[in-house]
Amino acid sequence: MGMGASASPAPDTPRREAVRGSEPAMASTEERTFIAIKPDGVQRALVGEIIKRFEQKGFKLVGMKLLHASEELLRNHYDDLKDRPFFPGLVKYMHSGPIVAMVWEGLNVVKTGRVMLGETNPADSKPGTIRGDFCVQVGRNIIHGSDSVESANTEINLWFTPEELVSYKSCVHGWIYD
Ligand code: DAT
Ligand code: MG
Repeated sequence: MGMGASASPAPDTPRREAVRGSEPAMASTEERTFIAIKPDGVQRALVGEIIKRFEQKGFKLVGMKLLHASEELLRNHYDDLKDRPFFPGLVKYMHSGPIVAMVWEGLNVVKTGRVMLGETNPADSKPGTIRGDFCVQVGRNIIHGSDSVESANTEINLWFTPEELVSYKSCVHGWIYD
């Protein structure tokens, strides 16, 4: 066997997969994100519409529950915002009624999920996005989505037990991914 026969691919070969633990993270069809329909989204009967968009996109639902979240859970969830002036109002709003908590799975689901949500402020959200289509004000922006794979993992562990996440084979997988 000549020199270089077992060498790694040329450095300029584009590769989607990265070695686990290195950056950027490995692109995986099993990436997961935490999506929550906030109390205003539930009260305004937008649950079906929002689920429909994630389903039709091709993402896979692996966890879902309706719950009235405790203030403790909500303070934990928004811990990075605890020093912001709107924090008490944010926790009160999130505690004001039931939330639909979900975990969705798919290739780049964290980033694409954020694109589907739109901007934090609905006024900056384009038509066609969830916040662009269904809400007006930042304090009532109807939906949450994780902003990174790392925060998705933290949030999934905060809102769900491992038993609440369901592993199953999607019969359309081969029609969504090549
Ligand atoms: P996002 O929900 O887009 O990740 P974020 O994490 O910065 O945005 O903030 C969390 C939530 O806090 C956001 O969905 C709505 C609320 N919020 C953010 N900025 C706000 C502001 N300036 N006034 C009132 N609520 C705000
Ligand atoms: Mg956020």
